[in-house]
Amino acid sequence: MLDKYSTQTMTKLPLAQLVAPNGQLAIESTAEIAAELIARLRAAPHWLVLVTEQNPIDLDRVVNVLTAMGQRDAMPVGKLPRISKTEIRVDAQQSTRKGKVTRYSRTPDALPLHTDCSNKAIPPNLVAFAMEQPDPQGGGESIILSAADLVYELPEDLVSLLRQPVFPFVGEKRYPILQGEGDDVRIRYYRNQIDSALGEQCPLSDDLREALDELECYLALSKRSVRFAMQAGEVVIMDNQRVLHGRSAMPANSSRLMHRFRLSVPALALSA
Ligand SMILES: O=C(O)CCC(=O)C(=O)O
Ligand SMILES: [Fe+2]
Repeated sequence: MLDKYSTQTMTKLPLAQLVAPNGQLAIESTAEIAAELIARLRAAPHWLVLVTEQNPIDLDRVVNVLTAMGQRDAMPVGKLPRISKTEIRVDAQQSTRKGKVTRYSRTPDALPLHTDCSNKAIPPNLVAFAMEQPDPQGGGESIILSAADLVYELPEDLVSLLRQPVFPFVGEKRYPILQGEGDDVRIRYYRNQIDSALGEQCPLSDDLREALDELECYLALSKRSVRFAMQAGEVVIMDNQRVLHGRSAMPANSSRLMHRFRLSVPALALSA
C-alpha cells in the first residue's frame, strides 16, 4: 500500500520540455529552467533526472543552469555561486591516497548511501552528477534514498537517537544525523566519515554505535531506495541535505565517466 510519504518514483525531466519554443536557451529561459528545477527539488522526493538528450553532454550548459539555480534568491543579487566540479572516473592512483574519504569516488567499488561533504559545517545543498559515459557493462548504477522515505522505515527509538547532536564527522564538532519533521526531514550521513572521525579520537557510547550499525542495515535493506542506470546525457540533480546517494560497483577497468557538481543554492533552503 502506498502512503503519502511514498516517493520512490523517479522523475525524468526532458530538458527539451523546459527550453523556450524557439529552441534557444536565452538568458531568461536559463533562469526559468533554474526556477522550475528549484520548484521541483523543493518537493518530495527532492531529486530528479534531467534528460538532456545530448551525447556528448554539453557541460557548459549544465553549469549555466546550475549557476542560475545558485543565483536565484541569492544575496547579494547577481553574486556568482562557487561550483565545485570534479570528474568521477576510476583512477588507481587517486584511489590509493590515504586519509581522504573522498578517494572512494575514484575506486571501482560500491559507495554506500551517503551525504556529500558530511564533514562541512553546512554541506552544499545541491549535488548534481552529469553522466558522460556510463559503464559499458552496466556497473556503477546510481542509488538514491530520500530522508523522508528512510525515516518512514526506521523504528521510532532509532530515529530519536539519530536526532541527537552527538555524531562526529570531523574534529570536535558534533552533529545530528536527522533533523526536521515530516517531508522536511534533513539528513547528514557518511559512515566512512564518522568512522574516520571516531578513529582519530572521540568515543561514542555503545548505544550510539549500535544505532549506527542498525542504520546501516536499514540503508542496505531499504525498500524505498531507487536504483537505476544513468544514460549518457542524463544529469541527476539532488538536494544533498534531503536525500542520500550511492552507487553500485563497477569493473576495475571501467571507462565510466561522470561529472560531479556541488554548490549552495539558497533558494532550495528556503522553507516552502
Ligand atoms: O559515482 C557515483 O555514482 C557517485 C559518486 C559519489 O557519490 C561522489 O563522488 O560523491
Ligand atoms: Fe557522493
